[in-house]
Amino acid sequence: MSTNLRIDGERLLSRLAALSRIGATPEGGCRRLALTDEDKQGRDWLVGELKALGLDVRVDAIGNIVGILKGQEDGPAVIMGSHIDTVGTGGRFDGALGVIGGVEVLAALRDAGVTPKRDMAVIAFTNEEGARFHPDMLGSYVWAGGMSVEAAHAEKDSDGAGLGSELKRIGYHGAEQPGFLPAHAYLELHIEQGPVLESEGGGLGAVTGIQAICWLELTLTGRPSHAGTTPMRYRKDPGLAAARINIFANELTKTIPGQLANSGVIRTWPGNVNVVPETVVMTLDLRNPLDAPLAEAEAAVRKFCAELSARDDISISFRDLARFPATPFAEELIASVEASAAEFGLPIRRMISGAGHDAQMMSRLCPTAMVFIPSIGGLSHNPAELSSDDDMVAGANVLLSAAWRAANA
Ligand code: HGY
Ligand code: MN
Ligand code: MN
Repeated sequence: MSTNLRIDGERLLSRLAALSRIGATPEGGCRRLALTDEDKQGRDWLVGELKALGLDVRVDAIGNIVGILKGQEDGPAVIMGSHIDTVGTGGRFDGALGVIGGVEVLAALRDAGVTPKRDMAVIAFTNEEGARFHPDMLGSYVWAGGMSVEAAHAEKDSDGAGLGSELKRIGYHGAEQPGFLPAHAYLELHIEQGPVLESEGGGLGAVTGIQAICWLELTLTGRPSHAGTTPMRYRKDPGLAAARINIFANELTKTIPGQLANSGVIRTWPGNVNVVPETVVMTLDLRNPLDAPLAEAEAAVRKFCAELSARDDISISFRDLARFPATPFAEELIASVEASAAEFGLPIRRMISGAGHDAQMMSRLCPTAMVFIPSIGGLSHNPAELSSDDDMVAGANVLLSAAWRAANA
């Protein structure tokens, strides 16, 4: 069903520019860590935009912000969404494009004076990045019933601030029960955040699914000692152990097909130049398109740590920060995204997502798919994150077409 519906590209880009001014960093990116004052400012701005559109605006108990356009019939809604929180070195488009794209779809329908058969909605999910609170995709995970509101509220950041108290502090502990709006289908527009589309000369991505992810936090405890007087053979150095673990995880990426690994957090205590540390807290981000090799990689890391601990007398404890299986999307919705791209004469190719997204959680509830646009230089989680205006407008038009089709099928 081709429609002559189009988004207003200028309005899309100007909303993106407005949001990117909130939490703007000197390097040209955005820093809106979940539930910080910058995130609150972004939330307040978004709620204002949704209300100005005349949408029914709700906030749930985990802070997910929902804007609803009433359809002709009652029943499950076609939902679009993403997130407006960022990592510490965030760019302007990760998450924001999907939320603002969804807002623009609903605005375009208003402009066209058309009412879909089904309700349509846009959701900005809380703490998608998992940079401050764990796990990532937390708001959509609670929305999809994977985690209770109570358990989510009990999560604490590395300074001990509680998620629930932060939510209340910024005024986004809403009344609605997460998942209150039944979903007929979910579509998410997002930047690819990698080099694939650009390396193939551009075009869009019809995302077929999301790879499996495992985030581990390791606490290593040795014995603090003087860095000048303690002979090497007497040392119990968790800093050295952490380096060995990091290298071991990296070596696994050379032997296990598709395996990714990195350590994004390494904190030593007491953190003095002349003290062999007492403790090190480090994280491992392990990912693989398939569940089985990821489980193999995790088991190998745990075995390596057990042997290291026994040999070097360093105690090592683990804490799961996130663990989500590889998630395939719905064939009929992937095909609909492809059909929408064809309507606009846009090249599109199927691909898996390397990054986690709220779509990973929404696929537990309903048929789900994503639309990717190219990332220039394949950069993301970096202030220099960039996509072309044309690609952002193209992606939003594909989102409009696929969402409209799902809302009237
Ligand atoms: O880590 C991820 O893949 C996402 O950016 N939260
Ligand atoms: Mn994202
Ligand atoms: Mn991200």
